[in-house]
Amino acid sequence: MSYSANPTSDGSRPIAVVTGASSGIGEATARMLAAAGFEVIVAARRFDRLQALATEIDGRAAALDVRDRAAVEAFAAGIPRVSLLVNNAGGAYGMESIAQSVDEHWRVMWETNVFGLMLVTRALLPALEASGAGHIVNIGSIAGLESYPNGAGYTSAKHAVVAITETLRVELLGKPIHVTEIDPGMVETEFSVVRFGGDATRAKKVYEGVEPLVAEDIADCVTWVATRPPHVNIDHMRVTPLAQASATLVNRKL
Ligand code: NDP
Ligand code: 8X3
Repeated sequence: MSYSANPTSDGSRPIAVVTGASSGIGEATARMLAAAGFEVIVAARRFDRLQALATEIDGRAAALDVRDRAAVEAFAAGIPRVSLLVNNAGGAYGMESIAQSVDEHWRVMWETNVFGLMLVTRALLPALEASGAGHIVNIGSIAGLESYPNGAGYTSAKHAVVAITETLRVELLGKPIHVTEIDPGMVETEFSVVRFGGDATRAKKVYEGVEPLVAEDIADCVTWVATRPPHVNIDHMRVTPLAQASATLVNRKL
């Protein structure tokens, strides 16, 4: 599918910031937004990957840990105008019951998915407003709409993302800033490898017998919502593989 970014008032390429663009959904989104006419600034911790991507898409790369307030503020200070912020950096660490919770897993999930999203959003809000037609797209999850056993560290963080998105929508009413949340189900990326501490075999089992979404499916959703006419706000999208009806109800052909 091909989409076109809405034009800016001075005819320059609209600027998009994509966090977590060194792999998976963020990387695919950066590529698709560039194809739609955005100048994309890709941000994450693995700078070598970002540099290659930025060269490929004629964008810019920024080494950024979204949990680091000083780094986020310095990053934002260099970008006076932003048309689109895709808050994608995030992920899950571990799968334990609340009784067996691992403090460090919870801390990283909340710091990345929730606190980091707030830091980046807060720092870029003036630049989004200055663009005259800003847009914040938060990548949440089906885990923000449902809860499942052994997932509370992640599901609670993604539920918090829903609350942040809804709050932004009401707080920014009257300003030229669109707000959208996209909540995917299973997408085969590095997500499960990261969740299971690098155990690729365990990660593969998550998608056994199912055709999962791929990163490009969500990139397509982001690019579509970001290229609607300026008077339209897509508030929320929940996107799953056909074989997944809920976080825990999956039709596996084994
Ligand atoms: P990946 O593991 O492939 O990508 C995660 C990205 O987040 C990487 O680019 C990683 O980059 C970045 N990231 C992680 N921590 C930080 C940090 N502290 N600072 C900056 N960047 C960070 O997974 P996905 O592409 O699948 O995940 C993208 C988003 O989609 C996440 O928010 C995830 O929760 C969400 N999601 C994923 C689903 C799935 O099934 N895959 C389903 C629903 C939602 P680096 O390590 O280089 O910093
Ligand atoms: C990833 C989807 O179901 O593993 O956000 O939580 S799930």
